[in-house]
Amino acid sequence: MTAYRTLDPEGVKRFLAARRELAERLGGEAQDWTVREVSDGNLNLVFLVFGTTGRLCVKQSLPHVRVDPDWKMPLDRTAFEAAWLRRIEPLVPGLTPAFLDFDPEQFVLTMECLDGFVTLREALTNGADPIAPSRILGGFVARSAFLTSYLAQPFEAVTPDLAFFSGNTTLTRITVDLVLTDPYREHPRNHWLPALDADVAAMRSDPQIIARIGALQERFLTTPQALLHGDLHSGSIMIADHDVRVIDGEFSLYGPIGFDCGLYLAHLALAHAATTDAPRKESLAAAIKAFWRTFCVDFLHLWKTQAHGADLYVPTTFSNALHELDALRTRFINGVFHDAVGFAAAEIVRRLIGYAQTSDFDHIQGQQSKADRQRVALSFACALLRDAPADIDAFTEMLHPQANLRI
Ligand code: SR1
Ligand code: MG
Repeated sequence: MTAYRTLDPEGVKRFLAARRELAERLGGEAQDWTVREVSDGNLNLVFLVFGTTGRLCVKQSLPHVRVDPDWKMPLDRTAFEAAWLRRIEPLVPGLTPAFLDFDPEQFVLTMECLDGFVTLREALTNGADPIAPSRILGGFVARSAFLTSYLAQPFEAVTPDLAFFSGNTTLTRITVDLVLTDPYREHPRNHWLPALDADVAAMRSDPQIIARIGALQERFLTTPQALLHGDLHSGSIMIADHDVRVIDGEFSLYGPIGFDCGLYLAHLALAHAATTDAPRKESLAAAIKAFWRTFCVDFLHLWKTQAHGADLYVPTTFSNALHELDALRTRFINGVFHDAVGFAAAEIVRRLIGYAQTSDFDHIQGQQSKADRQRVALSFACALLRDAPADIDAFTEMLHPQANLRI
């Protein structure tokens, strides 16, 4: 047993040099390797390592939040990310980095290097097409959710994963607090532009909104439908040309499928609110529809073709019962949509007034203009929480500020 030590670039070289398979992937000797720290998220250290014949990505958890050393935290999050990656990678070929190694003593996950990729958030800020990656991500959520759910497998295959990922309590606590609780109460972690004071007060005193948030807390903690990514925002997605990869599964847990869908939709909606360019808004709205429609088509196709051996909604050959089964499937998808709408709203709210805010609005010059754009996003989220749209067309209609005039 080797005591945990936080890695620096030289430590990364020593770590890899001591692991023959990983060292062989890099080629040459440790002194020939270049290590670049690219830590960008809130929690962990990330290094890219370039050898003479190969390259790797090394990720290590810290005993605290990376961006806040006073916020202490257990190290086990890379263990959950490694387990998520190993479980999901074969289900969504080519849509994650390849898993290579996990060291449970140093809490180091080694995987394929995505050098040359940028986050989807950065790409969207720079005007990249949002529609093609959204289709791919709709397919990603459909496959990863369906194939880890009770709809695809006998319960005996689900329960070991359910038990394991239920142990991801530290990061689940962060989601419960930061996404589903703090924004609706006084908390020192919250902050927002002063121009939004009245909007935040109105949101917090709205009984419909508070009731809906309570219902979402219940859905999140008590509806283990599938293995979720758990933090599917536009910074957890890397793209390069047509190549899309989902990274950072450290928040993985069994939960409602609409949570992953909702987070992705929220970040397209935030990008929509942050721009004033009408054609750009149209393509972001089209991306929202493309994501949701691909999710539905792929999920239903999997359900109709890959449900053998499952214990739920047992397939039948009686034609009158087949009709009934279709109605049940539609009801299930509608339930996922209702959850997605609520979680999208909660994600938008917390990215505007909570601890971990989004950079989508950073390019806007002037506090007043920035607050105006953020108010559009906040009003949209509040409207979603008060009165959920019935379908994705109604959802995108609500993106127009005049649809949500009262906050
Ligand atoms: C303290 S962690 C803050 C946020 O960063 C992660 O990416 C998650 O979104 C989390 O809520
Ligand atoms: Mg992350």
